[in-house]
Amino acid sequence: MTDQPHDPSEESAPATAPAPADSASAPAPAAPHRSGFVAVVGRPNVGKSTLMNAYLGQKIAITSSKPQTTRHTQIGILTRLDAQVIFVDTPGIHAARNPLGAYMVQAATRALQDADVVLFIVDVSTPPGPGDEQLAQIIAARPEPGPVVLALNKADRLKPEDVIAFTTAYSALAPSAEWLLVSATRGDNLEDLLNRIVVALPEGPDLFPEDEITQTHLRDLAGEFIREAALNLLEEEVPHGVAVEVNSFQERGESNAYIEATIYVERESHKGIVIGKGGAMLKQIGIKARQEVEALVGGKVFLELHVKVRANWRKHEAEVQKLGYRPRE
Ligand SMILES: Nc1nc2c(ncn2[C@@H]2O[C@H](COP(=O)(O)OP(=O)(O)OP(=O)(O)O)[C@@H](O)[C@H]2O)c(=O)[nH]1
Ligand SMILES: [Mg+2]
Repeated sequence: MTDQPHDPSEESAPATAPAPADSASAPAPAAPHRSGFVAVVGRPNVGKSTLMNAYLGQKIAITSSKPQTTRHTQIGILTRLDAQVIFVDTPGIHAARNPLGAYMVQAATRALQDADVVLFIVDVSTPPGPGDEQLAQIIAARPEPGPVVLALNKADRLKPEDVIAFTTAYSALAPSAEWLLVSATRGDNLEDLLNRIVVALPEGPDLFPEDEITQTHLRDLAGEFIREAALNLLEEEVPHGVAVEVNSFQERGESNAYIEATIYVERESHKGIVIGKGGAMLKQIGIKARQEVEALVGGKVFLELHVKVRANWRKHEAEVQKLGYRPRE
């Protein structure tokens, strides 16, 4: 007899006895390797690009507090030992009012149709509106519906008194989806959300080299960082009418780059605002964009910016296409 507390684990079978196949002590079979495309979809400004960047640990998608920041779909590749998750960041789905908006919504809808898993993101700090319901219907009406994971983002801003009402309302939008409260900026529950995404992916090998993070060219990323700086520094309607064309991108030496780009605006008065008094605004845009591109290339970047007017370009299909917003074949 002993006065030690009883420990059932000490009563295990002798080491020589084979453990039964269904025993809890049997080694778990290795999880299969999984891979696939995860369409990150939601209304504008809910935090899709912020969330993708958080998973990649690197900023490849531009973000801002203004809606309709993302205009093109962009992939971000996360490679783990057990899975390769290919996020497809998409423009926010909204009621398009011009050919640019139509291009954006079409790009997002296409990514939705092609995805293995849909990561539906909402802003849980505000109640759902008709736009969320319409998007839920689009997701449900896919011809080949696959798994949907619902991320209730901006949980850091959710007031305690709204938790039950808002989470109930959002989870009802996608009744078959697993949902989770997360915060892309604070990092809350992101690991848990990622694990749910991974188990929803099909089994398969890596689809991209393990060190590849995106397929977007550095030149295009540079153009996006210039647009991001304009979005964050300019007010009201001016930044929404900004498009950026990189005219020249030359790598000089190991990690130096020379970039010449044009910022297009929709009106003569906007050109003055983008340039600012004595060129002060354009200088600020250049400094901010240069810092971002330097972080990406890990070297020194020389950036030369011009500003030109393309009158009301967002309203004209041909102009929208010329500025690079052309649907893929
Ligand atoms: N408080 C809080 N803010 C967040 C969170 N996630 C994103 N944001 C902010 O929300 C704003 C929009 O973020 P984006 O990542 O640009 O949103 P998006 O869904 O990609 O927007 P579009 O590209 O316009 O469709 C930014 O100001 C982010 O910093 C979050 O979890 N909490
Ligand atoms: Mg975005």
